[in-house]
Amino acid sequence: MSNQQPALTLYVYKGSCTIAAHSLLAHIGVPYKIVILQNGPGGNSTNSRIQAADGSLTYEDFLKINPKGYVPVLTIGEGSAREVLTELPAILTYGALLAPDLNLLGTGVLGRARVAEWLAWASGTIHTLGFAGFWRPGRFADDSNPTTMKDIQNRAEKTIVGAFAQIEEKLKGCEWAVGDALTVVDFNLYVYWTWWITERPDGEVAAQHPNYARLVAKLGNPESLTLEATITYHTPQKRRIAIFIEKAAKSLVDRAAQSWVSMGYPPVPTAHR
Ligand SMILES: N[C@@H](CCC(=O)N[C@@H](CS)C(=O)NCC(=O)O)C(=O)O
Repeated sequence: MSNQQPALTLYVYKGSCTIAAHSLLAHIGVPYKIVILQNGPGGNSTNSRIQAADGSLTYEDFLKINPKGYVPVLTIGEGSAREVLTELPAILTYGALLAPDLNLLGTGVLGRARVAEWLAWASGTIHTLGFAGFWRPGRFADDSNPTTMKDIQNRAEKTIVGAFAQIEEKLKGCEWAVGDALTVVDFNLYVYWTWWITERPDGEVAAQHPNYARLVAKLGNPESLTLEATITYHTPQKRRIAIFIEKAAKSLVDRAAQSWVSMGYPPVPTAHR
């Protein structure tokens, strides 16, 4: 990696899709800082008005960095030379290109095109039509009508369930999403699993999607992803994710449990491990 690499700062949000970008940066070993964001006051069904958890940025300050108001955001360089990169597929692409030897954007013409295909589907369909519709129906229609909101959520749920079935099928007989090696797509797929097991029993999701479960379990193994998941992203609400990761990757049990306890949460019961 070049010594000329400009300073990187990733804006992250617990439990969000930023875990994919965050884990990728940790995985490739590039130095970076993180700014942790959280819900701000005045959020609604479309927008959480995110602000820095340590009070260093209000939502209005954040909008000056990313007028879209979303994370992930990666800033590259500092001062007047600072570039602001948004959209998860773009940030994953940037991170992968910092470590070209790892081939995280796939290999060969078709492999690279497949990575682009997955990232486009993930962002446009699974994330936006699926999870955003399910959790933020107010982004799709006036939220004053509960029936409309419910319709949007029902449709979004079908999108998620359908996407999970397709992911499962695509992963059949495959070690990784594209080709025979880890790519940014695997980091991206990790996100949706952690999201859906907050809505459905994780045992049920795993039983219905054994290939996807196997991929997620494997992703729990690289220290980078797991540490990031464990330390930065776990909130009491997301505790089932910790339990799932522990079940999936036994070697991580002690470290995950330790950091969990060190954050002041009760130990994960042995029965759940
Ligand atoms: N198209 C964007 C979507 C990003 C997005 O929806 N981010 C969510 C977190 S996963 C967010 O910032 N939510 C803040 C909010 O809901 O106000 C991307 O792929 O980066």
